Amino acid sequence: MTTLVASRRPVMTLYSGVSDPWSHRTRIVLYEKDIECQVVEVDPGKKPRELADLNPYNEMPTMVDRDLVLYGSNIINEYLDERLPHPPLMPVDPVSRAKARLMLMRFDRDWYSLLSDIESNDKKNAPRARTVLRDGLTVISPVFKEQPFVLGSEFSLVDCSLAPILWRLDYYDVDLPRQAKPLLDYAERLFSRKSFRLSLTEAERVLNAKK
Ligand SMILES: N[C@@H](CCC(=O)N[C@@H](CS)C(=O)NCC(=O)O)C(=O)O
Repeated sequence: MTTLVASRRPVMTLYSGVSDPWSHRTRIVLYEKDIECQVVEVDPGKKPRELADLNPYNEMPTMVDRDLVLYGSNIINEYLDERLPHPPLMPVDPVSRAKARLMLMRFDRDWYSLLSDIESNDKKNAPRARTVLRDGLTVISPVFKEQPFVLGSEFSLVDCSLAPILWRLDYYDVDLPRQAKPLLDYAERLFSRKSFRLSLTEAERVLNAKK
């Protein structure tokens, strides 16, 4: 399925998985910035043949902007933030930018890396991965008593990166303890953004049983 973000003629194309959290990150960025983009919704079981020519990893998300082909959701998202600077989704000063990139890397290495084990439902690895994710999210929860978003008062690419996991907690069967309430309040702040609601595909809408 192909959908258009914004009504003007698109110059960019995003190959986006129907429900994977990496593609979801990039869709949130598209809608935050109201970017003209043709979104090609890809079922991972039926990938278009051109995807393998565009991306040696044959993965979603993959973005084409004229002659430029990008893959890796964080790389795509930073490119979009620089190409269409409003609203800015990264801090301005080098130290804060470096810290934001470090967080993006840590979310990938510490949490996104657990998702294949969780989805495998493997008897030993899935419960262990769920516990690591639950404990990690619980540890960062107190941050959201002090500030509305991960980096402080401003919504950023770091929030775009975390939101898809938070949306899928029911689907991943990860139960957060009571002390993670500030994190759950933060998740609600993210889910109520217009960009987040627009970013959801039909397949993703049903992944959060509470909504
Ligand atoms: N590190 C990549 C990960 C992307 C990724 O794992 N995408 C999955 C989504 S399902 C994919 O396309 N896997 C290949 C496949 O399903 O065949 C990113 O941040 O974009």
